[in-house]
Amino acid sequence: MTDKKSRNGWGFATRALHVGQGPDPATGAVVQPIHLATTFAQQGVGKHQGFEYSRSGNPTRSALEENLAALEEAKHCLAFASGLGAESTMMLLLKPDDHVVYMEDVYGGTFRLFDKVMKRFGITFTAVDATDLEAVEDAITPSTRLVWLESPTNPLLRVVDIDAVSEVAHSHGAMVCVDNTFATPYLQQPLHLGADAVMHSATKYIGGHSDVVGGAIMTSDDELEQRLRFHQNAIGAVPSPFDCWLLLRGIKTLALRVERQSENAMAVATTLESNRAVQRVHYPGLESHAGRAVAQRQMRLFGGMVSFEVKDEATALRVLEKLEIFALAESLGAVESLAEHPARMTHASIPEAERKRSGVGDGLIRLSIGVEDAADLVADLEHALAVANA
Ligand code: P1T
Repeated sequence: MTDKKSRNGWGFATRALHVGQGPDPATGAVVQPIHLATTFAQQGVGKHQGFEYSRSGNPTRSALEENLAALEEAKHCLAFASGLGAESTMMLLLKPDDHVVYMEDVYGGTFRLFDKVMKRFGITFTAVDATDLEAVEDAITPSTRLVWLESPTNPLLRVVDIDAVSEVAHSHGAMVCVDNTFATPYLQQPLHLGADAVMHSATKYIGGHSDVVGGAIMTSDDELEQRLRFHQNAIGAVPSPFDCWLLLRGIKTLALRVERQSENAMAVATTLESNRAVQRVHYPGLESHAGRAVAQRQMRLFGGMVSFEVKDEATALRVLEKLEIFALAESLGAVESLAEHPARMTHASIPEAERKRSGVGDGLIRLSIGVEDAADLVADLEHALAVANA
């Protein structure tokens, strides 16, 4: 668990606060201005200061992109209106008959994009257990252009060895994109583990306050950046200047939040594991977790997401209703703790048989751990489990 330095030697927290976030050269304001202008005056046709029209580029968005690139230690970043806006732009780099291999346990909306939208354009998909290198290798065909990973996964917190999968993918000429939403750039930097691109739902930890939807792709590959930049403008799934500003504001405390969330998550996971009403706990920091060693190697801490299984759906729904501090809500990564039922909520778009095959059962509850006092979160869960099982 190393603290990688940026190109200019700054640590993560310093980059988060100072890259793209410096005082405004025009006024000295220490906080980035929000540039709402949709268009920019030109001194002569084509003679401008880098901005023409805000879909193609906007100064507040450029500040965010510069900052996010520094967080992943990437050469480039492109910001989008949502995580799915980022994903769909990446998918539209593909063409009919191209093939994608993806980790079977992914966010339900990612599955829906692949299954219900991209397949219509003639792109084919194969789900694999990417914790099994042989399964990845077997799934790759001569048409495979992309291997799509999540790690830790949503909602089962499975951990993929990004380095090893990247090596397999590259040996077959496929590129690797990692959805790094759950880990955050503070805990894991997939580009240093061999991935070609990183994608984020910035709605989650990067924003961190449940008040902005956003997405991003980072890469150090100049050609990939050029293609993405063209498609970012051509497709137009760009964030508003205010959304970019909210993300920049959230990023200032990303490291602090994720440290506290990881600490709280460990306390919650440990307590749940000793509760008799809980059948299984999924948290990469637990000794019982199959991916713990890989997580320890490729992540700084184990993160703020925990999921656990109770005996059936009825019990899971009762637990969720009895929680007082955890809000029953989709989404994750914010300062306040959230709880949800993947089968009926975030992963409802996955057909039941497929969902169960990937291990997302009816008794599964997913927790996004916030920055509250750990003792209160533990007490809330223990109380809800006791009442639900009374
Ligand atoms: O919601 P949006 O910003 O479009 O991001 C989609 C997305 C992509 N990848 C991962 C790993 C995600 O978790 C998400 C969104 N997830 C939820 C809303 C959720 O509750 O799981």
